[in-house]
Amino acid sequence: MIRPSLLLGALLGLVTPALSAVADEPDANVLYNHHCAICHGVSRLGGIGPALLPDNLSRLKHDEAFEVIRDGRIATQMPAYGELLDDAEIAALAEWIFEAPEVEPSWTDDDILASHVVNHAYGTLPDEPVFEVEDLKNLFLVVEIGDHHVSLLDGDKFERITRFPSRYALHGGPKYSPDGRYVYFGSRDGWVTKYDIYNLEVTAEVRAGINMRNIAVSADGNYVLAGNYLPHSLVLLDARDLDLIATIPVEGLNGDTSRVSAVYTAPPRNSFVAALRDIPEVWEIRWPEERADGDETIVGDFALHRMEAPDYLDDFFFDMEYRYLVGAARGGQGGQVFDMDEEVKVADLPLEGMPHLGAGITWELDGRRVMAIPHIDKGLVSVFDMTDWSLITHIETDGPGFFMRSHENSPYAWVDVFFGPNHDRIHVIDKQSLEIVETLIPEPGKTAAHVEFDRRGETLLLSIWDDDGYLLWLDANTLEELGRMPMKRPSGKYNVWNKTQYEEGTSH
Ligand code: DHE
Repeated sequence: MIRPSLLLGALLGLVTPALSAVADEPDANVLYNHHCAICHGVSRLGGIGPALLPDNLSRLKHDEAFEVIRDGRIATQMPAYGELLDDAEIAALAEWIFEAPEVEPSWTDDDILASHVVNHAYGTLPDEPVFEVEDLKNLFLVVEIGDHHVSLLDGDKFERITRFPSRYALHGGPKYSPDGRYVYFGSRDGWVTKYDIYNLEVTAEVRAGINMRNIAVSADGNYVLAGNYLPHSLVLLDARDLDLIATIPVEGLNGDTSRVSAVYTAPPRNSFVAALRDIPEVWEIRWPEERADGDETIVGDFALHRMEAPDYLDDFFFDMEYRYLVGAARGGQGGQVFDMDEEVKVADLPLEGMPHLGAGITWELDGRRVMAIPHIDKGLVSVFDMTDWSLITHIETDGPGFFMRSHENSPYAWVDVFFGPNHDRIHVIDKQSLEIVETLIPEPGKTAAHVEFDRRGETLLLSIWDDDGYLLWLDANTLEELGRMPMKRPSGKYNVWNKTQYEEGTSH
């Protein structure tokens, strides 16, 4: 990994100086600007890394901050600075980030409105695609985080239709409109971008926050919801041109405000569900339903419903009907199943450490529905029976994984080994025997991660996650390699059909 400080030095044309020798007492401000600002923002407002402000760090202890700077943070882009900085410098930084900044950061409705750009107003571009493909529902988008671009691929011929620049550090899956024509991207530093796939044009953009987690698009295609770490808010946008509808401050029943860990769409409930990091509540926002009243169409109001959760729940997985929410606090003890209709906890799950619930998938096994969850801190995939939430098995893998994928038509579930010495491996699990039947090493030494299937489940795409990486596609049944395409650190891949149909083997 390139250290951000070296990168910043290179960008500024500097030879990295021995900063500790410049002054007797470590100057945290100088250290910050040199080592941290490129990821955490010049004013500590966040960027690829989170904002480093006291309000944002409410659940981080001071000694933990020291450890994170020294050792890095598992499962994030945060590198270890222990070899570059001495203990006094790390301590100075760890102390300083808890001090209030001289200027209070804020991102108001006026800031949101001022950032709003509409390049092509809704309805002004042609409705016919400017390119020809066999099947518009079998297109793929691939996010390339190496140089912040997105590729659009024909999912039948595996040819690139276009490649366009994205905002810095997209995070979370792009979300399609229900008809698959438009796609919405969210960046870590708060930008929401709407792209018209038929016309290959960015139509509108708006900055919803300083440090954003992800976005969700309502199943009716009318609304976009952005969840922020900073400020502590949800931002509701009109999906047509990303006009601001409302900013919803996230304040709990106990008066504390909270970061939003993620927002999700729950189609059968006509609602968005928000995972909150700092308050033990789950929020549901029902979007207005249209109803005919004579010649008029009445659109109701948005309704915010707060559910008191048994614990902090900031990483979610839902059952197919979106009644049950499986939640866990990151780093907390165990997962919990929360019934959103009855608003009660119905089960505890033995998910210790860091399960990655957001990457879970589900399938039918012996007439019952199961869910499988990888873990970020250990080489395990946990498989649960969703009829009674009992543990079926833990499948041991060659290291902690990040993403899981399958498809209704595929006998296999795929899990990567994202962390540790075996990060170039990817496992193929038989969905019926629950055993690893194949372990591929497509490129020794390079991370192989994140699988996505084509709409029929016949071909799958896999990322070689490297700046000089590539996309690999394989026959989903024989596992034979069919082709590759060079890409700059390809991360997530998203098939229009699988996403718009809420296919069971993919993330939603
Ligand atoms: Fe992600 C999705 C949270 C770090 C790449 N990640 C998500 C989602 C959540 C989440 C809640 C689901 C939202 C969605 O898709 O709309 N991610 C987190 C974290 O809390 C964590 C561990 C720490 C953080 O700093 O945010 C984290 N994530 C990372 C990375 O370091 C990854 C590997 C590289 C990157 O780009 O930052 C990364 N996350 C992704 C990707 C998805 C994602 C590619 C979408 C997966 C999908 O298939 O839908």
